[in-house]
Amino acid sequence: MNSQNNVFIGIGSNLDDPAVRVQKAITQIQHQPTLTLLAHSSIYRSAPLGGMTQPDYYNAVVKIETQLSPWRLLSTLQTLENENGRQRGLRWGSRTLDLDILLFGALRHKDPRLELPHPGIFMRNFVLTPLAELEPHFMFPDGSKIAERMAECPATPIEALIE
Ligand code: A4P
Ligand code: MG
Repeated sequence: MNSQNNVFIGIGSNLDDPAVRVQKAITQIQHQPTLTLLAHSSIYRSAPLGGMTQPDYYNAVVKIETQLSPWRLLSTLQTLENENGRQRGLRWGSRTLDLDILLFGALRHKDPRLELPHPGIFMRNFVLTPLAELEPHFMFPDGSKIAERMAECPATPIEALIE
């Protein structure tokens, strides 16, 4: 398979020192032999989406290059989640580490295991804001521009952490 270099991963955590976990996840992705880290956003803090009472989330987006298929990439990311003590419980509930494939090049796909682009992207400014930091003129596989998508996204408060 040819190398795909427009792959974006969303990182999220709201448990057990989450800002450090997000930073560590970026380093772990960087050290995966099958992945090449091309860029990473700042870390952002925001209130939990989904209405449940739980701690604030810390999120970031990374851009990688890989020769893995999207399904093998998902398995690699799930192994990293498990190594970070991820307990799969309540959907939308607190988690030590959530790694979502946001985009895999221009691929549009849906099966029971994997949907691309990730279906939550356009409603989540904790995804769009770090993605726009990395790619201010980004165009999605459907041809829409990131600035247009941000204008339509609910403007829930989000704060960039200054390191
Ligand atoms: N799956 C399908 N498509 C994908 C994809 N593109 N990338 C499947 C990754 N996984 C994908 O995910 C459930 C299943 O989705 C996987 O088995 C995979 O086959 P999961 O990570 O096990 O479960 P989850 O985390 O509960 O679901 P999901 O959809 O990742 O949760 P969300 O929707 O991401 O919600 N608020 C703030 N501020 N920041 C956050 O990061 N995150 C959530 C989690 C809620 N509220 C939040 C945040
Ligand atoms: Mg997930």
